[in-house]
Amino acid sequence: MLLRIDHVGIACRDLEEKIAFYQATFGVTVVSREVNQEQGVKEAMLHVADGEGGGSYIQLLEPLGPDTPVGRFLARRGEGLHHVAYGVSDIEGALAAIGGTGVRLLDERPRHGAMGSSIAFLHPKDVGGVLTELVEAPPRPL
Ligand code: MC0
Repeated sequence: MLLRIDHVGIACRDLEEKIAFYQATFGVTVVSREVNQEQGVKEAMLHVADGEGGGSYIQLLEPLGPDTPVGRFLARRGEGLHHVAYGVSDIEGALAAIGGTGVRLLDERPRHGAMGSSIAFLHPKDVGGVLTELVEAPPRPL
């Protein structure tokens, strides 16, 4: 069901500062920047590698305000790893299968994610304390 690790989401207070750190330390480059109002974040994707199922990335997340998922996370835990995202080829099928095991779905239906992807989150309390995201990349152009 899982194709790859699509990205790791890292919560930070200052997006530009963290982008500069990752570029200087790991030599990765920013391939996308977006504001996602629905998710309450300003985010950047930094490319790590390409695979058959799609790319893998570091996603840096700055909250748009304190009353957002990442804003609450920063207040409680400080900066650090916020979620792990796995690539899938059929997100609706994956949600149905995973939901059938009893894991709570935070999103019953896919939402809009970075770079045109479809995303859905699973409850961290049902995944060993790890906020887990499924990602279906957009179809590649022919
Ligand atoms: C909260 N908890 C976490 C957690 N956030 N555990 C692991 N990892 C996290 N990131 C734990 C808390 O410690 C708490 O445990 C329990 O979950 C309930 O937390 P809460 O205080 O109720 O906090 P809420 O209200 O923020 O809800 C947490 C929840 C929420 C995960 C349900 O943040 C959510 O729906 N997240 C999914 C959407 C999201 O995160 N969007 C931002 C990234 P205790 O033991 O203290 O009860 S958007 C994104 O990444 C997009 C743009 C993309 O990838 O393309």
